Amino acid sequence: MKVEKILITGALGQIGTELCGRLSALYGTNNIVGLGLEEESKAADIALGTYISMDVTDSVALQKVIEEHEITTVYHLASLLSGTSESNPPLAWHINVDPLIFFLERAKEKKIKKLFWPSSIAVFGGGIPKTNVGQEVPLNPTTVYGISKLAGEKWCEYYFNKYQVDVRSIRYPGLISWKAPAGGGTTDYAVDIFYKAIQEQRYTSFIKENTALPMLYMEDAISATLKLMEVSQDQISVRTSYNLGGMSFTPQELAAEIKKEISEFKIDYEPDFRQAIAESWPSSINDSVAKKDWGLQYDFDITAMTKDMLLNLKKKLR
Ligand code: AKB
Repeated sequence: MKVEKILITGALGQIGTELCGRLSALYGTNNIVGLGLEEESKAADIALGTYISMDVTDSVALQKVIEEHEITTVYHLASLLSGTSESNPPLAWHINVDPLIFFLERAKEKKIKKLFWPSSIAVFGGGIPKTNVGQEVPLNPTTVYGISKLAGEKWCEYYFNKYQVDVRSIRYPGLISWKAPAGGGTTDYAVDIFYKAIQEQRYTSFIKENTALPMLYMEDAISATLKLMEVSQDQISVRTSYNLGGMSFTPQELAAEIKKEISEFKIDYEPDFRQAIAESWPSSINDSVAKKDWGLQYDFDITAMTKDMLLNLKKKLR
């Protein structure tokens, strides 16, 4: 049997850093090729057979990588997140949509057998209830990022329906992790808060105290991603993108959890432009379709996640 050769774009990003490790353990480090904008020295500690520093929108170079390394599976993670996308809409569209279409085309030619692409809860917007938001609701994103993710979902579904491209996707909620920092997102407060809690015992949140958002610990995000990529095609009924709810909490609730571990911790609030983005998103998500189709499950709630984050981040920052 031919070995899977896996390409990960955004390999040194928040998801990529951790996915590389798990994929290396499963398929062998030599079969994992990572790609990112960062220079090569930054990839030294990441479990990768090969790291290539390049721009993911350079389709000529991308084609070369796929051919040279005989890539069969792609995790295309590179993306501009919600905050950064608002400051440069054309660039957000270029980065978030064009390389996806490139990979869908290669998958149509069957060079790439399986493609993973991350969507986001940012596809949701107005005209729907805020809580327990289901898989099939009207999608009216009001952010540049959400628009690019909704378009991407539709491109994925189109290539599946028309060319049977095996593309799989998850609508990630806010992702919380300690290995690699987040960057440019609205839910990033829930990562930044841990750094500041350890370093300064206080944090100023750019999201209001009572704004609840869906969040997911990285361990659970990676497990869900790998599970979705491993199940057989007949278990997949959604070819746009699967809802993932994780847990839902407000900055105030997260601060209370941190205070249980760091008693002197204090939080205050100075909402900025990201507050409007947060308010346009659901506060909780119904992910029963993913549970039914491919057995989605979680190991971390807010308490377990907070303990694990503080434990690991303290070690890392020491
Ligand atoms: C962001 O905040 O932009 C991302 C997301 C929810 O997709 N974390």
